[in-house]
Amino acid sequence: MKKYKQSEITPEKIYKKRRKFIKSIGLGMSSLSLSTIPFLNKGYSQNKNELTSYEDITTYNNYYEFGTGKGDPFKNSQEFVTKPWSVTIEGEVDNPITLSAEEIISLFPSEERVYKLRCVEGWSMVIPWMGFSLSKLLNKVSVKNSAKFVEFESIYDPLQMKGQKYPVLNWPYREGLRIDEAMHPITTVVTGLYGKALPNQNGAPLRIFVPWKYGFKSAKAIVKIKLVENMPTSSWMRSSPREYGFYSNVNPNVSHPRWSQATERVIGEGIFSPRIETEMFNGYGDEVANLYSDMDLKKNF
Ligand SMILES: Nc1nc2c(c(=O)[nH]1)N[C@H]1C(S)=C(S)[C@@H](COP(=O)(O)O)O[C@H]1N2
Ligand SMILES: [Mo]
Repeated sequence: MKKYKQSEITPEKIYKKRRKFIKSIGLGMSSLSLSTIPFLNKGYSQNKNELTSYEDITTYNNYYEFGTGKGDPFKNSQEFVTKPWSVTIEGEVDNPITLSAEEIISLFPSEERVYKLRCVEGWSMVIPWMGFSLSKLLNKVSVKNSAKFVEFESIYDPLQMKGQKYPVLNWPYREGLRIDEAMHPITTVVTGLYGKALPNQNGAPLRIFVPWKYGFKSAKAIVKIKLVENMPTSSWMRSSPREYGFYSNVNPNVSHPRWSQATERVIGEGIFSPRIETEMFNGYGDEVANLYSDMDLKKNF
C-alpha cells in the first residue's frame, strides 16, 4: 500500500483543490460557492482573510466536556459516539418534534459559510463551516408568539465526556439567544467544516454558530432547543455573571473584567505576528447592528 505523507492528504488540500476546480469550471452556484449568500463573506475583510488551516481548527479547541486544555478535545473526543443522535425542539411551539441528526442534515441542505470565530479569550480563526440557517429548523415547529428566547442544551454524558465529572461548569452546557437573534439568517446550525462532516472536537454531530458573538455562545453537540418566555441563564452566566453576560456580542469597546477585548490573536499566524483589531460585532455589524439599536451594549454585555 502506498504511504501518504500527512500533508498530502489533509482535507484542507483536497478541499482547496476541489474549490479551485469548481471555480474553474464555472459552477458558480454550487453548494461550495462563496457567492450564494453574498453577505456571508464580509466581516473580516479588514483583517487577514485567509482560512485557518484544518489542523488548527481541529486541534486548538474549547470543549470543556473533554478537558480544559486546547489540545484535550482533539485527544479525548475521537471515540465519542454520535450515532444515534436526536435533537428535541420543544417549549413555546405548536409542533414539538424530535429529529435524528441524519434527518436534520438531510432535511436542510448545508451550504458553505465562511465565518470568523472570535473567542472571548482574545483569539480568532476563519472557518469554512457547512450548515444552514437555524430559522429553517425553527420554522418547522411553528414558534408561538410567546417565545421570546431560545435555549440550547448540549449533551450530558459523563461516561463519555470525562470533563463532566468535574464541576468546571454547570452541566449540561447551556446557551441562549433572543428570538430575533436566533431567527437571523446568519445564525447557523453547523453540520461540517472544510466540506466534510463535523469533527467530534468541533461539536459533532450538530452545533450552533453565531458569528457576531463570542465563541462560547455557540453550543456544541446540541440535543435540545427550547423556546422559552424568559431569558435563560447560560452555563457561563451561572459560573461568572460579572464576566459573561447573556448577549456577549463581540465588542472591542467593552473589556472583559480581566483583559481588553480591543485586539485579537489570529490562530496560525505565529506568536510574533501582531494582533489585529477586533471589530464591532466581529465585523458583522451591517447584518446585525439593527438588532441592538435601542440597547446600551455596555450594560447588556
Ligand atoms: N458544549 C460546549 N460548547 C462549546 C464550548 C464548550 O466547552 N462546550 N466551548 C465554547 C467556546 S468557549 C468556543 S470559543 C467555541 C470553540 O469552537 P471550536 O472548538 O469549534 O473552535 O465552542 C463553544 N461551544
Ligand atoms: Mo471561547
